[in-house]
Amino acid sequence: MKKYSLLSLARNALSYHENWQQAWRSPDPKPAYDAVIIGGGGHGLASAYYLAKEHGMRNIAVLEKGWIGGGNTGRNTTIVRSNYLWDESANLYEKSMQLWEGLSQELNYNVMFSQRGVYNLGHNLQDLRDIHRRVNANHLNGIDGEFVTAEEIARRIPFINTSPDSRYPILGASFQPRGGTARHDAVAWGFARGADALGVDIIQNCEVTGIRRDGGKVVGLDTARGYIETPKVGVVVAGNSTTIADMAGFRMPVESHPLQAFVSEPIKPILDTVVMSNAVHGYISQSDKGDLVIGAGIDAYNGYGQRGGFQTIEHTMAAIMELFPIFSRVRMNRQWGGIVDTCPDACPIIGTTPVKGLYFNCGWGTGGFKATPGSGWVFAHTVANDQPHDLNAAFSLERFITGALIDEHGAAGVAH
Ligand code: FAD
Ligand code: PYC
Repeated sequence: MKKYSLLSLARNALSYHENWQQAWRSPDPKPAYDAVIIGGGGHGLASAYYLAKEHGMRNIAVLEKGWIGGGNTGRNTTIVRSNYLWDESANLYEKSMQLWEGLSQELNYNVMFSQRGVYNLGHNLQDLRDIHRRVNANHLNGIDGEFVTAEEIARRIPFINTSPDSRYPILGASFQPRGGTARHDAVAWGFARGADALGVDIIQNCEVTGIRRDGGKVVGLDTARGYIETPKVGVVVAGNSTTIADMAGFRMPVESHPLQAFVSEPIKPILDTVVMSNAVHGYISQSDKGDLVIGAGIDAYNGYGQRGGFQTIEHTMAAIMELFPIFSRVRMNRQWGGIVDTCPDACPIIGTTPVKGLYFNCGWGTGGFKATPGSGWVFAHTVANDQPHDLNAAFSLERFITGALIDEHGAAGVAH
């Protein structure tokens, strides 16, 4: 890879970056690939990267209908944690956490992973019982976490409202020190650059419009840029999962909902951690630029428009005001929505499907950003070997037939 000297930085600045080396190529699609990933979000790009790196599959492509990272990957509030309740999910999210911890080095690209810790607040007796149970379960799985009292929260987080007179007083919290945030688009770009360097074709503006099958097997894809022959297709399209499943002739137990996020004007550093509250229904962190990054729950209706309703904006701001009255005069700069794919048990589906050669990775709902590297890692194994890795075996589509659901509504928390 070409190295940039100070001189070349200056030369590129003066030439308006006209000769700046592209981080990944923009090839035309080939007529055939050994495998194709549909969806150029973080999960799709990570899947392609690990397919090439760990499984030696180099004749592969990622097809993205818009621009890479333009879906939920570029729209989320970037909270990363692994403090899930059940063994299956705790192990999967912890695998991801471990990959996050080495990701900037792995990709030689700064994904700005910041382990500033994540607090999940408790506001009533049942919340506290659930928090204790989850922290204990996490310890049994070797995952870091502690119970923090209200007094300690007041000491650690300046300006948070721990008054016993508030509508939902803060009684305590779980704290995962290794949790934090990462830079969303850097994650997409880092995986894209890494995959491209291993020979993966990343093809943007290339919507998949049909899945061709022969005798119950995938044989190719109809796309906005022509027909592509391939025996293996990994689908990683988040909110569009049900539409792709329709193309393949089966139904996914997934609903698509808008989920909104907000950023404020930049302010001086005031919040050096991540705070989430299920009861008042909000979460907040501060970006390196100084913006407050804020989110809440899904808009209740189903839809595919990447925007949400005004009532959610009002509800979210009320929640944040309740936690941090000091922010009442901070102005909000921007608001947007993504379309999240929610499953009945708040857990993803990662595995094979009724169509041979067709694999799905979806249902991450409101919480898949944290899973990006781990999801790509296990999905690459699944696509390459035509069977799941131990870490994702429980997250099969069949669980909705057998009833072996993994209920993570508590850990999925605020947004679900
Ligand atoms: P996406 O990034 O959405 O990528 C899917 C891609 O598929 C898109 O780029 C889309 O254009 C493409 N595509 C769709 N259909 C087709 C087609 N037919 N052909 C070709 N391409 C197609 N998770 C967390 O862990 N922490 C958080 O703090 C958090 N906050 C969130 C806040 C908001 C507002 C939102 C919306 C989500 C949040 N999430 C969070 C969830 C997280 O963003 C997602 O679970 C995760 O980013 C999903 O990644 P992905 O790569 O699967 O999907
Ligand atoms: O899953 O931690 C999470 C999350 C935070 C905001 C949205 N999802």
